[in-house]
Amino acid sequence: MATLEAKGMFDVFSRSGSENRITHYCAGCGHGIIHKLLSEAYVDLGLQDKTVIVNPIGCAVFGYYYWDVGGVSAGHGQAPSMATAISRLKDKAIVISYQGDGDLAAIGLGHTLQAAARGEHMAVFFVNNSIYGMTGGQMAPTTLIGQKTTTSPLGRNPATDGMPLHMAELVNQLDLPVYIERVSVADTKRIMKARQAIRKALEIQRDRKGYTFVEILSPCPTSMRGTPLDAANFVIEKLEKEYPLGCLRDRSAEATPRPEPKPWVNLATFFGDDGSEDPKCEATEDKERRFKFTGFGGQGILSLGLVVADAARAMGLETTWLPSYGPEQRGGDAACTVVTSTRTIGAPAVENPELLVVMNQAACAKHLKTVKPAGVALVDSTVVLPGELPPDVRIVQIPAIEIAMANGVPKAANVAILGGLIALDALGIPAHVLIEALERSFAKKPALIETNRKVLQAAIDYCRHHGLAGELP
Ligand SMILES: Cc1ncc(C[n+]2csc(CCOP(=O)(O)OP(=O)(O)O)c2C)c(N)n1
Ligand code: SF4
Ligand SMILES: [Mg+2]
Repeated sequence: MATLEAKGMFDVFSRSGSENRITHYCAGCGHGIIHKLLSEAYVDLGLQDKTVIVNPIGCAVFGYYYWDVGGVSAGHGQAPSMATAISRLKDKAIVISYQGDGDLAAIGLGHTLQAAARGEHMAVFFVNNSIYGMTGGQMAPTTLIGQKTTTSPLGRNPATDGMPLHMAELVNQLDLPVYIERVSVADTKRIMKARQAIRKALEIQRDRKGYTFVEILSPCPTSMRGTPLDAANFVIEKLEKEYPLGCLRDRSAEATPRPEPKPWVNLATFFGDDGSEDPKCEATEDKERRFKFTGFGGQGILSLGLVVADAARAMGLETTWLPSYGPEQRGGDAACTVVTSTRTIGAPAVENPELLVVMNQAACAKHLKTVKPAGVALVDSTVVLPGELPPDVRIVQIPAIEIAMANGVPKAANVAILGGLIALDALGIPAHVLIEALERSFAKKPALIETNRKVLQAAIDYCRHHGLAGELP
C-alpha cells in the first residue's frame, strides 16, 4: 500500500510483493511520467468522469491501480478492439487505448491498424521503449538494429529479425486518423512537448473528432541494464534517430465532429447510465428462455437449433443462435445455443440451459450436469444415463435415432427430437409455429417435407403412447 499525490490518480494504491519500489514501475521508467501527464490532462480538461482507459498487457497492466477513471483490461494486443466497442456503445465516453510496443506493434498489430483504418473515435497512446519490458527484455518490433535484448543477445540482426517497425509512419498511411505525433519523455523539455501532445489528443476526443495516435518514446532502464540517466540518453541518442520526433499529421482543425452513433445494441436497456443493472430488465423465466442442443456433427444439431430460432423469430421474439463445433466436417462435437426473449438479449452463451437436448454419449457426460434446476433434458435413448443424475431436472429419453431410421430417413433424428420437444411443450413455442419453421427449413428441398412430417408425427405419437406428452400447445 502506498500513497500518490497526483491529479486524477487514486490517493492510495496497493501492490503485492516487494515493497522496495513505491509504484509498480522501476526507477526512471517512462510509464510513471506518462501516467501522470495523462491523468493531469483528463482532469484539466474536465474529462475525468467520462474517461475509460483500456489497459494493455505489459508493464502498464496495472494502470487501473493509478488512474482514477473507468478502466478495463484487454487481452494482449486487443485494446483497440475493446476500445472500439466501448467507443461505439458508450458514445459520450473518452476512450483511451494505452499500449506498449510488444502489445501494440507485435501481437496487436492487426487490431492497431484495423482500428486506425476504421478511424475509430479513440485516443491511442503508444509507449515505445523498444523492448518487452514486463517479460524481462525480449526483442520487440521496435527494437533497433544492433540493440541487444535477451532474445537478440548479439544485437538485432536485420537478416534474421527484419527491420524496426515505424508505427506512427504506418498509421500515417491510413486515411482516417486525425492526429498523429511522436514525442519523447527522456528529459524535461521533451516531457513538456509530450504533455501538449497528450492534451491535444484528449481535446480531439472531447470534440468528437476521431482517431488520434501519439507515440511516446520512453526509457526502460531495467531492460536496458543501465541507470535511469543511461536509459534516458539511449532514448535521445539512439531511439530518436530511428524514430524522429514531430507531428506527422494534424487534421483536427478541419475534422468535423462525428455524429452521435446509433449503437446496434442499446446497452441502456440493460444498464443504467451509471452502469448499474436496471431492475426493470431483470431476466425472468417467462421473458427469456435459454436452450442448448448437443450431439455430434452430422446429426443435424445446428439445424435443429436454427428451426427453433426461426420459429421464435416468427413469433416476434428476440432470438440468438450460437453454434459451436469442432474442425471435423462430421463426427466431431456439435452444439448450439438458442436464446429467445421478449427483450434485447445480452449474451448468446448459455451456461445453464433450462432445456438441454442430448444426442450422443459424450454430450451427455459434458452437459447433463449443467441443466438448471427445474429444467428439462431430452436425451436420445441410445445414450446411457450416468448413475448420478442432476437433482430436480426432468430427464426424458426418446428413441429419436431409431424413429428416424424406422421411417427410412436416418438423418432426420433431429426432427424426431423436435417432435419430442413439441410433445413435451418444452420450448414455449406453439406447435404450428415450430412446424412452419421446420417446413421453411426445407424450402429448397420440398420433396423432403412429407417424410420429415412423418418422422415428426411418429415422435409425437411415441411421447403420447408413453405418457410423456402434455397438452399440445
Ligand atoms: C497472449 C500472451 N502472450 C504473451 C504474453 C506475455 N507478455 C506479457 S507482457 C508482454 C510484452 C510486453 O511488452 P510491451 O507491450 O512492449 O510493454 P512494456 O512492458 O515494455 O511496457 C508479453 C509478451 C501474455 N501475457 N499473453
Ligand atoms: S521493466 Fe521497463 S517498462 Fe517495465 S516498469 Fe521497469 S523500466 Fe518500466
Ligand atoms: Mg515495451
